[in-house]
Amino acid sequence: MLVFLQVNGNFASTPFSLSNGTVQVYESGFSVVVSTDFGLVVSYDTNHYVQISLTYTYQNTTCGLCGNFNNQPQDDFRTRQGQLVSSDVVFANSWRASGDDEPGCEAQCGGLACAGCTAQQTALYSNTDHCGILSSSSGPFAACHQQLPPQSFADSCLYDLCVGGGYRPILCQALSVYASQCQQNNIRLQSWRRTGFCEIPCPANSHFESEGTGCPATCLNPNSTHNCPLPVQESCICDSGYILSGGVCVPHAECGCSFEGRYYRSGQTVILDENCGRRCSCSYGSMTCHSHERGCRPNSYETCWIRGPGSYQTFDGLTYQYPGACQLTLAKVMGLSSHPNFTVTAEKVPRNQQGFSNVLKFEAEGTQVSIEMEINGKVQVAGQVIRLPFSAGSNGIQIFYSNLRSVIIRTSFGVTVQTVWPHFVRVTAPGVYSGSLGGLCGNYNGRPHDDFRTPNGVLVNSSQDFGDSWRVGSLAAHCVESRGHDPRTDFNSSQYCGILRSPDGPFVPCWSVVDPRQQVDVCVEIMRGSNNPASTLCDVLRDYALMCQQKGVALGQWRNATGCALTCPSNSHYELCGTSCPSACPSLSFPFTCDSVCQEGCQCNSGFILNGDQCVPPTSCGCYHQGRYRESGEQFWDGEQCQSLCTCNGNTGNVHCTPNSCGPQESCRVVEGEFGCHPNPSGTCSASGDPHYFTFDRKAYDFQGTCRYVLVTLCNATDELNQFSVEAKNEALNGLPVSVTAEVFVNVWECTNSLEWKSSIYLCQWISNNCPH
Ligand SMILES: [Ca+2]
Ligand SMILES: [Ca+2]
Repeated sequence: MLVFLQVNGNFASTPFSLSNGTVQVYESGFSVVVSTDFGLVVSYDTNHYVQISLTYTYQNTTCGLCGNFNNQPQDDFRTRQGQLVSSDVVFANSWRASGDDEPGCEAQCGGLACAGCTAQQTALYSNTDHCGILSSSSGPFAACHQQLPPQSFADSCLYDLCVGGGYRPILCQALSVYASQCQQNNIRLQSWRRTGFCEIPCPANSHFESEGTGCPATCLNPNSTHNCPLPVQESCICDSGYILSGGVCVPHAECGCSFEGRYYRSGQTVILDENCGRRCSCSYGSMTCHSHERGCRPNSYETCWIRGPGSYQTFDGLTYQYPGACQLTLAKVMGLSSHPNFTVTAEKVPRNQQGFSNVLKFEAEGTQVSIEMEINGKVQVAGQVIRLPFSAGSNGIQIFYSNLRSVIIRTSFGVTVQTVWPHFVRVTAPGVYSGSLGGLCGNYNGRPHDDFRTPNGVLVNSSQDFGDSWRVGSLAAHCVESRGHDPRTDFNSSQYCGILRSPDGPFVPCWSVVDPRQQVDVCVEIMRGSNNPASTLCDVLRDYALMCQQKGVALGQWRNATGCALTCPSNSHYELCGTSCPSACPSLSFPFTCDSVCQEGCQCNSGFILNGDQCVPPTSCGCYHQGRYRESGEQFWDGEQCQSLCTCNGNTGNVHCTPNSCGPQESCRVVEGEFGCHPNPSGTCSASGDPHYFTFDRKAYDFQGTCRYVLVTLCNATDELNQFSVEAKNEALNGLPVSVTAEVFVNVWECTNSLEWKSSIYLCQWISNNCPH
């Protein structure tokens, strides 16, 4: 099967997953299936039939041609304006998708009136050579009659044939709709297709099976047919010795490559990374990558520092104070940029009645990372708690502890964000972003004096106005840093900030690289605001040391010289210049290439390695599996259809998987952050050729329009339910007055706090005038 498939505007081939596995796209039978973790499954046969299955948690919340999902068929004709109507034409026309402006696509008639059958046609098309075969008690569909009365299907069939003038493919389509509904009810049918009657031509190296497996073997999952949880269905199945590779049957030996979360056919060559830095070729199962020279590489970097609380140094080197707010934009790409968009924000989130957590958020290319800047703080990617180190493979974002109190986010497009508890944030961006950034880190154009620009581009004078302009939401007093006042203390003295520029102090080697006079001023500002000068001074000096180390300067033992000796947690010790990529469970070698400069901080003792933010002996480790860390002994499901159940062996660091599958009443999806087999309560809605509609509440109706329509969406946005929509475009079939579902659009919104993004999956038949080529 060849299907045209776009994800967020980019071509894609099945199977693949989006947003950390919460959206799965794969092939089953003649259909492409989009399955989400929140209980939405959209299956499209890329010809005429789309079926939507939705979990019961969405009861009474849906709108569109699929009805309101409240178990009552009689109230399904509710228009977009909320009015209950009796006319299917009025109802369906109201659900034309917004933005669809094709002229002349509105339906002109409703129900059977559109068909205009003559008595002669009715007689002919009702015989057992035509639609009558559906209700014939001696015909191939008889086994299904008791479970699924054939009358409404036979009526639809008659209707289609009248409209289509007896065109044979329409008959075959009508019969196959009933057949597939029967198979979904686990009823085994006799073979109703025969030579010369509704035969299905299969592509090269495959053959037709009326009861083919719903989980065909693919190169990625050669054993997927075992314990297949899906009902059998009509399929073109690969001949013996062949296997599915990206929708085509190939000899087993010609399987392609699974690489960074995507599947590539053998012989395929792709350019990867945002800067086109890698050219990779798949050859017989193995992917080889070489650096690709045509892309532009950053040749300079600048760094913005946020030191706490409320002290900033922009990319262009301007320093200022801003006491803060609950949510602040530190850096983001402004306007249109040919380089990847990213946003760095800092938030204060209430943690308990007294305290707040500082949360650093990073968003790029549809991936959201949030890090609680505290001991045992959670790290989340796309709303799911993850363990470090983690790589969001296809989009090249790596997240790892650089020491016990610091996390680094590194991207393939050169942006690096580091946080050190509890306040410190470092944002480093390559020179390609010069002049195109905004936020509290400034506009990055090399000129410090014009950094106070608001989101509208207005230059303001005061740091307060500037900071407020990058504040999200209202100003809540509890998020503003409280300022202590001790005017009597001279923080310029070498007892305090003066140590930074003292010729006898430990920081002299850094002077030529980070101007100490400016930093003393910053330090004094911070100290004046502090309620705990001793500990704040150590943080300020630590920040200066980190700035120096970032620029490659080697410092002496400054902590001992300043009374700032660090107490490290158990099994760890202080290092002045430790690795930024410490060994972490489960492998003694770091999972990514390490090219970061050394850093001061707590590092694990010899014989111990990082497990999350604790130092443990290697035997207490978990496993690193497909970009994710698993605890020792943890059991988890694997495969886009939960084909395996896996266990992490902490002693070896290996994951052992055995074939498995979900039970008959379960489906493979993510529930409350957990991917696996979960109970499968759902309703189904479908639109099939002509098109005929069945709502979630099993109301059947026909509708002739050829516009783009909303099949299902949420009536009202809520916090509890994931938002999504499924739209379908109908198209006249081969110039006949019959229409089919020609294109399907699946939109999935994901929300994390106030941030929101959308994945659009677009499906249509490959060989079709509908598809953009
Ligand atoms: Ca209803
Ligand atoms: Ca500037």
